[in-house]
Amino acid sequence: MDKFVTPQLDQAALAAQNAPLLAALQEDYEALGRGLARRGIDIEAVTRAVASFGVATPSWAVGTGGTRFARFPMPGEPRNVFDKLEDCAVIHRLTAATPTVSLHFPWDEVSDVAALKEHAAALGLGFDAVNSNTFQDHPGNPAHPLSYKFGSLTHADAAVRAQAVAHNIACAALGAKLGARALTIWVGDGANFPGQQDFTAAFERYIESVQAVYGALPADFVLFLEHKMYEPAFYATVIQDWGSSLLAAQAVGERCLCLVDLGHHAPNVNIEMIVARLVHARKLAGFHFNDSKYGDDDLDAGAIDPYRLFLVFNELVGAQARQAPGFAPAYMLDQSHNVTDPIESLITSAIEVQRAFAQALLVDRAALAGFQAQNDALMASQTLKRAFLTDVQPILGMARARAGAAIEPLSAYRASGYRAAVARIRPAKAGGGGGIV
Ligand code: LRH
Ligand code: MN
Repeated sequence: MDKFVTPQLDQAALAAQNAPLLAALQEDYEALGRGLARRGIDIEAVTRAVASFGVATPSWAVGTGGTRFARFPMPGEPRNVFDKLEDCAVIHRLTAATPTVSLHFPWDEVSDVAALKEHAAALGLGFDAVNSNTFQDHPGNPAHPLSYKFGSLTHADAAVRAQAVAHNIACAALGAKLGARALTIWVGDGANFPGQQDFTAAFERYIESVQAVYGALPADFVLFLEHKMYEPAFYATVIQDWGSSLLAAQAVGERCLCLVDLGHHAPNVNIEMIVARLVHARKLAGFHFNDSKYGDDDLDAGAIDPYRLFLVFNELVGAQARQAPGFAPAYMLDQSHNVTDPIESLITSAIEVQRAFAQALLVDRAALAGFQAQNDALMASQTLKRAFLTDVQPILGMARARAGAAIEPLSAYRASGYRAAVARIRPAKAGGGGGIV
């Protein structure tokens, strides 16, 4: 007996489900291999790179998400971080692409850290960057007696800043105990009215607070600063854009980097160029992948604009190819699943991120550089499009099959009856008020 509530997710069951799909996969894989070989690309090299590519699952996204208006829970909502890890393990079992989980404190705080670490290890999971939370008050939590209504690390009141600094230091220490190597700091601090906040004073308070966190980090621990254009503040946000984040990271220290959440920019902002700038500055922390059409919609990665996701990976693969100094980004999803089964959305999103990576590996970089040097704009654009329009499905399927995961993860998940099985174990949650979790 494997480790899941339903035997249909066992290795043997998955192998049985894959068996009838293998011949067609092999045929498609060989055909793609021949086509890529004509382009001077070794399909096996791409498949190996895809197989070693991983994106972290956000613990807070395996439960149903919501908006400020409402949240509509589904059956089998995770009750605690232990349930969340089991759901994350299902995603990894079916995709072989999500070996780590990003936790959020205090939502995922536990008294027995060793038990949590053991539970994750038993499920074959590790931990990526952990996240602090000073964007909500935590009633009854002795570590947060003061309110964050008017900010946290930038609050005008030094006592609130000290509370927020202490929380971040505690999150880093807890993360280090779990084997994580980084802390992501996102604060919603800002203003709703012109005049409400002194932009410079608030920014300098932010830097001072982050420096205090930085000074107390476990050895080799890294800070990820996450910028966001707006929400919950609707006039000004202290770390509103990559420029503010970069200035702060440069002021704080070498192990302070800038994390890019795709949804934290105005529509049509050229995010792939922001990525190139942060790589240049040796300050790219990594990503919170998702998709959006208007604001921080936290939609499934690749669901709205897969070409933008590809263009981001084109910058990343380019940086890798030229061995850009200090280039070691962390890849994480950060989404809110309001109308789908979060496990299904995270399965497809992990695969969409993997797909963008695989397509970016197919870019003929020598040809691209040549067309750029000759100002042949059209052929340069066509060189990227050719990679993007290559159907890499056989590579993604083969990487999964070889890893003992599911060739067709969604149908394997639905066939597993996992959602119904956990719904029998986990009490139903009432719907109602808003909020992302
Ligand atoms: C802020 C954010 C941040 C998380 C939160 C759940 O919008 O992207 O990364 O802490 O979502
Ligand atoms: Mn985020």
